[in-house]
Amino acid sequence: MTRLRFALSGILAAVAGIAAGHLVAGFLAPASSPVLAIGSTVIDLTPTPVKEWAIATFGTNDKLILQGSVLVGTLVLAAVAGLLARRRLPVAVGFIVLLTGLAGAAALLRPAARPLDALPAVAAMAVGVATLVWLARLAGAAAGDAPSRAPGRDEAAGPRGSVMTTVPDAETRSRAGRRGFIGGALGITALAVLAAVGGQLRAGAQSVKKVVLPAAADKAKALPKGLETTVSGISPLRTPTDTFYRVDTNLVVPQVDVDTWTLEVDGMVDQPFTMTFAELAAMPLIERDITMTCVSNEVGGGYIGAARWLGVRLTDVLDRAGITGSPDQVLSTAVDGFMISTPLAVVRDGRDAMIAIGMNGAQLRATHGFPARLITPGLYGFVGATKWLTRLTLTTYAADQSYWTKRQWATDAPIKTSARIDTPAPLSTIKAGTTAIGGVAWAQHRGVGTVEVKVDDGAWQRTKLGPDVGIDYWRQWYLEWDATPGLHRIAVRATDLEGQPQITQRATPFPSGSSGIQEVVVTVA
Ligand SMILES: Nc1nc2c(c(=O)[nH]1)N[C@H]1C(S)=C(S)[C@@H](COP(=O)(O)O)O[C@H]1N2
Ligand SMILES: [Mo]
Repeated sequence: MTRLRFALSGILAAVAGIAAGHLVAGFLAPASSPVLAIGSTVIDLTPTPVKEWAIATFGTNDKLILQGSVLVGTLVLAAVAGLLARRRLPVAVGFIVLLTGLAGAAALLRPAARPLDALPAVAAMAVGVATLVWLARLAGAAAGDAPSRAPGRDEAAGPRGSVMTTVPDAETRSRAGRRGFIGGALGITALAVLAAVGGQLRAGAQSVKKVVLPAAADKAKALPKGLETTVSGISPLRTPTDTFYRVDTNLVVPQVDVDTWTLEVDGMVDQPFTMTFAELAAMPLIERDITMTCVSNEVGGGYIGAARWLGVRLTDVLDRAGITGSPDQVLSTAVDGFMISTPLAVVRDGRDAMIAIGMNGAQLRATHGFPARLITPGLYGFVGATKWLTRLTLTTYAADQSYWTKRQWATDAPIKTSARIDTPAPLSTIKAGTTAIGGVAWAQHRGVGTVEVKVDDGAWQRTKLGPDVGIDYWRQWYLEWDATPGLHRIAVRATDLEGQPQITQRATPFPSGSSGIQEVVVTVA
């Protein structure tokens, strides 16, 4: 019991410290909350193969699992500190100082950190140490250790009740001590919960401001009716923003103040300049339907979405600065210091690379990069879709490397032609008779030519394609199938408009995107 009380003292000290830090961070900068700062640093330090494994294994839960692991790891170390506190309090205190010091260092070493970002860790340190010292003293009293107050002082303090006239014996003392510890532990827990919830509410209360988006000078055509209206189970032609995938390295979504936000254009340019959001939005706007894909999308995966984007042509902004020398990349920086490299030749080959400020008829959501992000049709997001954009630097790959380049991912990463079966669902059971096999196929900036389906060992059959929304957009497809009872294998493959079939050889997302044919197995009953 005694050891448990000391371990608990350490754990509660950590919980109280973390909660205090979270509360302070809620007011200053949510991302500098101790567990989040350490989590972000862990993300950046995780070797690429481990990151890939985590994304493949946990999907979009990877962030929760990471934060949970950091928290559990911290609590285990804190329990050790608690056990040490019985005999070596200074060592235990040193332990807490070290842990919170690491959190402070992690917060200060984030790419866009400000000195104030250390404050949550300082709060965590102060509250953690004070809680540990206090609870360890209560735990000591409960164990009947050398009492923190000499017995005589109990008397001197005066009787609490008129009957209490003698010095309490050891048993009475430790019973009171146990009660004292329980009270202290409950009190700390309650305060910690309040602080953590307060910090969370405060951080969540910050939201992005409403902005007015001017109409596009160059509008997209009305979106045709998609196959989803006739073939049930097929992905809608346009992905609703609510279900659009989200991929980034951020544990806390940056909430950018659009009134102070600026876009800086610098590097190998004649005229570096800075513009405000109003200035950016006042430039001629284009509206385009573009399908985005994440390089981490596995064959048959869901890290893909098709949306209508409103924005300024990237070349319009770059031309305003004027290129000088021979840069070969656009290095884009997000408000948190995260960087992406995009090949300049791709940006300038006539495609609709843009600085988007609108998505599906609304301003960007915070999760999708408010107030402005890059969209580069045909390239995976990690080389062309910088969210929370704040700086564009013309430079060379030799001089500067971005986040993923430093982690050995491909520098030029065109999206690979691919097809996905949406219906029937893998391993589902369907009724015998006429049914539809359907899904989406994509070959951004080349365009989908044909999609073919193969059932079991049959021949490849041409499917019917949905409406054509341009070469940067995905294409829905379906095939009527007379499903006979039994187990069946359905495979799909796409060929682009240039006649180039998708790569059938299986490849992992690292380093330049997955490839391979998707095959699903279904039971027909
Ligand atoms: N600032 C920032 N921008 C980013 C990323 C990031 O981690 N940080 N991830 C990129 C990746 S890998 C992809 S696939 C797209 C995803 O955009 P979405 O979340 O809007 O779908 O954003 C890109 N832009
Ligand atoms: Mo991505």
